[in-house]
Amino acid sequence: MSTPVNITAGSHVWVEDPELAWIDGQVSKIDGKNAEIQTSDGKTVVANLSKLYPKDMEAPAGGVDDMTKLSYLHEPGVLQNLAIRYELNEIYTYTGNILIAINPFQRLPHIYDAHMMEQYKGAPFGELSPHVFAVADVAYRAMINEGKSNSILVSGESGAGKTETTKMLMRYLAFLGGRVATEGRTVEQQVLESNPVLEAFGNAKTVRNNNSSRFGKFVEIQFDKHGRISGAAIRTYLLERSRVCQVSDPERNYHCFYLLCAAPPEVIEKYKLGNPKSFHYLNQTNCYELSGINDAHDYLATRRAMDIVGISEKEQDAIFKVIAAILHLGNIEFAKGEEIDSSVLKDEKAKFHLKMTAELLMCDAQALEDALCKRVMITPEEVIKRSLDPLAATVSRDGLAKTIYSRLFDWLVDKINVSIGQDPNSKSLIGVLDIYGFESFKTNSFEQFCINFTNEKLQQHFNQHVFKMEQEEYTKEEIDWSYIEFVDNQDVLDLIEKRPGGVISLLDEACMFPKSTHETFAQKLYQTFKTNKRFIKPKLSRTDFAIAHYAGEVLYTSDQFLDKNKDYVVPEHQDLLGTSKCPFVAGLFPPIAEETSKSSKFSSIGSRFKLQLQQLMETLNSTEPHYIRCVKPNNLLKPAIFENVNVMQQLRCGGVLEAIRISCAGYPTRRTFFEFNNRFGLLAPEVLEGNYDEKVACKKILEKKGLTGFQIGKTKIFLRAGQMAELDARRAEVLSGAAKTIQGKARTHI
Ligand code: AOV
Ligand code: MG
Repeated sequence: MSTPVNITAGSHVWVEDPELAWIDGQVSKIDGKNAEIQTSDGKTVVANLSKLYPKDMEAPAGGVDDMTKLSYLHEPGVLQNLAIRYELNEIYTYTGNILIAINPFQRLPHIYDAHMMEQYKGAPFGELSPHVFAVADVAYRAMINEGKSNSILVSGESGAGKTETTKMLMRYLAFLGGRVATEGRTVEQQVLESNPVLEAFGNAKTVRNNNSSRFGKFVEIQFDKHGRISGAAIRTYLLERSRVCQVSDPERNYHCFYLLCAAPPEVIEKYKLGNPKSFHYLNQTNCYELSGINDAHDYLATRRAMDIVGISEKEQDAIFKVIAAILHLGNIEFAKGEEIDSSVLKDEKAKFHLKMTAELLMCDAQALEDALCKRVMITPEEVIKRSLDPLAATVSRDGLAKTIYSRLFDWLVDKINVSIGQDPNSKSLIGVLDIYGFESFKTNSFEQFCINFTNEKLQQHFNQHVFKMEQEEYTKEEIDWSYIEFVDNQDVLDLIEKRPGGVISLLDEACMFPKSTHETFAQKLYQTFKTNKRFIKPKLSRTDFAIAHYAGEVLYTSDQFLDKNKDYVVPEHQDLLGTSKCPFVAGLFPPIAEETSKSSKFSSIGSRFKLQLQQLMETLNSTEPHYIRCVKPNNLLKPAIFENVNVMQQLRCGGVLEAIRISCAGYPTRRTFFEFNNRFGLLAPEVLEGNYDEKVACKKILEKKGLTGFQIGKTKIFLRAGQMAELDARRAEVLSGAAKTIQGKARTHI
């Protein structure tokens, strides 16, 4: 960031503040390397000169719509600009081509209506106020004009507004690439209606967001040669499986369970449902209803959306039947059996739910009970049935529920893809990525590890892109940029994904070795990464480990890493449901090859996820990317509250500050020759009088002031970090000198 130059008594500066992140003030005194500052909230603080940033006293009152227009590009300037704009309900701001979107937590009037879409259509980027539509429009034009695929990457922390933004982008693209609806449903309608369907089954209320997506999503919208939407493909990533059986207050399970419990009476009667409070999978938390959400209404709306995406009524019935079965399954409780370590159904209630589950899944009730309570052991001599104790039977039950649910979700995604259809002749596409942002909680497990791995990948992509864009600008202006360097995060990626020897590889090895525990796994990590700068062994723990991510250090608890990495369907469950009389259920459990089913080989979720990410990166690399960074202004999810420290942290995690750092490593300030001369001509009046051309005049002014390191491009002047502030300080001197002279003259006249 820019170096503090020319800070003297009287300078207006930004100084760090524990509560506000940054506060403005005026320097009252300088003492060696320290300055004393009178802050605008009436305090006197002392700070090291190197920690101060100059405040631009000429910044426009309403802020600037692009951060690169800030005269001083630094953290406090960026933060203040966003805060000013947010207060004016200007939730969008550019940083070059990156769009920053701050969640308004309220419906702002008109900003997404048809008239607005009409306005952004074809408007040159930057001409209208920053907007998601503008980003989608650029992507669309670029695709049409250059025939190249584009992608829009939306990121941000939970509740920041990624999914809402994604939906807006999709609506706008459907508006541009749609056709007049003649037949019942068009491709673009199907694409849009896939959202409520996936949200019903993949979203849930969490602490951070009442409609939190519990999966990542990449939607590829394909266009034909006329620029019309001709197909689409949806890829999803890593649905949170544990939520199906484990929810804690004040969160909820997936929306679909509550929708179904609010279905019309005949459905409730048919599936023997009723109050959500009577189901174990729902009553572990006290949250059932969401304010502003009507589950009964949403049940019907979801079914209508399913109609549109091409899920038949029969299939819809089958889907909700499976959801009902999962609810009953969760109520099957076990008690100790007569034999040691065996279990039986706990009571009449358990028997009823077993019967209901079996009926709904169309399998034999006794076979279901056996599949839950027993394991078949095959030895060379004989086949033995071993009993499970009540605890193990419960784990087996929950495992089955998770497997069924995740397969159902995958089925939905596949079905939507088949129904919308892919266009084999599509020339180009626009991909929209709605993926979980960086997470760091009190306890972080395998899910956070995968999520943060994703973010490291995307961060690298982002850095390379920002750096490339900068270089392109320099090349275009024919200036020298050879000495600009930036450090990327390849070292963290190596730590995580290198084969062999990365964390994922070591985890897979641990999963394959029967005697491993999370302790041995953690020890192995400690040994392997003893000297790795990005790996930290906490002093007081024997099983936790921390990774120094680009966005900060995250402490992971290794307890469940091994279990969560294993995607393993118990053969008994597979056999049971693979032979269900319901073709839909049997279809969720297609037969697997004999060798794989019997061998102990597991399939690694970590490695599969890594592969998925690799494919995603390949796709993204073949596209022209556009970035939208969503920011959550407060954790109360309320409008009009802008928490500085919170926002700052997100800008850091989202790489916005990194982008600024990269651009500061080069020439962060650029002005056209005209703008420059206009502002600084008074530093060397003789130059302006000298009748030089604009470019030469610029150079002469800078040389006269003894500046070096700047570059003169073809149309613009490129200044190093801090040089703008230095010039402004000189300008202020000249202006105040002039003012004094005028005052002096005025006095002599009296
Ligand atoms: P997320 O996708 O980023 O979180 P959402 O897109 O679901 O976050 O947004 C959270 C909530 O913020 C929405 O339900 C809206 O109430 C509100 N919101 C977001 N954007 C806007 C907007 N542009 N205008 C009005 N309200 C908005 V997560 O999926 O949890 O990571 O897993
Ligand atoms: Mg979301």
